[in-house]
Amino acid sequence: MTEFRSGFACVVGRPNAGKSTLTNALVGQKVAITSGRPQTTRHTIRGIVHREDAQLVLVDTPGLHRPRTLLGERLNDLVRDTLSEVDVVLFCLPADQKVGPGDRFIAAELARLEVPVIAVVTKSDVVGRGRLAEHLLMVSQLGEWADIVPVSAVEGYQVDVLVDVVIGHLPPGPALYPDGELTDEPETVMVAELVREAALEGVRDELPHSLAVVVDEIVPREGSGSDGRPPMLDVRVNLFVERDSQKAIIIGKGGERLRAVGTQARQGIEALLGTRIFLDLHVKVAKDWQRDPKQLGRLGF
Ligand SMILES: Nc1nc2c(ncn2[C@@H]2O[C@H](COP(=O)(O)OP(=O)(O)OP(=O)(O)O)[C@@H](O)[C@H]2O)c(=O)[nH]1
Ligand SMILES: [Mg+2]
Repeated sequence: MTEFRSGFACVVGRPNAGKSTLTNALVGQKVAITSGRPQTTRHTIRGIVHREDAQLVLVDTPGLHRPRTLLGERLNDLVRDTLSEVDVVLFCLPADQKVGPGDRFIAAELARLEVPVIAVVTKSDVVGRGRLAEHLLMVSQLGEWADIVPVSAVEGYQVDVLVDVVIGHLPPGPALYPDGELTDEPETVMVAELVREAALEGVRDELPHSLAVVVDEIVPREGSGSDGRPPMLDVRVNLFVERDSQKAIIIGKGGERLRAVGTQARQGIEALLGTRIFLDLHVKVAKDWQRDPKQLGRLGF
């Protein structure tokens, strides 16, 4: 029998590289929200992959980038701290974008690490064979990689192959999480993230960066549950933006946008909590919170 292996793999790459989508595909369930806007992920998220002979803990991280705000700096620091604590690193490089300064910036950071780094070429479904081959060559010239694996998280291409490769780099050790546990994200965080994901859809420019979501409370609705069904929950959530003009955009004409956000988020939250909910969304202005240490602290950064 082969020896059981376990350990941590950190998923890094520039914003929008497909890190969270890959993490979800590897875990086999959504543990991290995703969007077409850069800087979607704002904290580290653990996703757990269970295998007969191994347990792999993936740590999805915010995109590494040249920071322009205090929030950006905090996110970069978070990634650096995480990198120092893992057994192997997955460096995501999207196939549909040329290897650029953003990738070199990260490659230079990774070159200082002692642990193996696997270059993962993400989104390989969106380019043809020729472009993919060119990209793989560019990636191979960018640094010293333990392996280079092209994948498509959307089509499931080579996702299992990647798991095998990563597990090959893990040390022998016991399982770190109970069987079947897919993430250690607290429920309130998952709820806030599902609301943020729904709210990110269709907004442009700087608004995605200006949005922060915090769950105020989750409480059983009075009198519900007496019919033998699980109690209905009141879920109260605050959406913070940086300016009045952004508040108007999020709410939309006659509250139309906010209602659509609520409808979409509610489905995911009900699936997560396994019960019916009443979702109460409030939009508030926290002026320039991305640059304000005090407000950042209050919003959990
Ligand atoms: N076609 C295709 N699109 C993908 C794939 N993986 C991710 N995407 C898309 O790329 C965009 C960014 O994906 P995310 O997973 O949110 O990227 P990320 O690296 O986590 O982004 P940040 O958290 O902002 O750093 C989303 O619109 C995804 O749907 C893939 O394998 N194929
Ligand atoms: Mg992400």
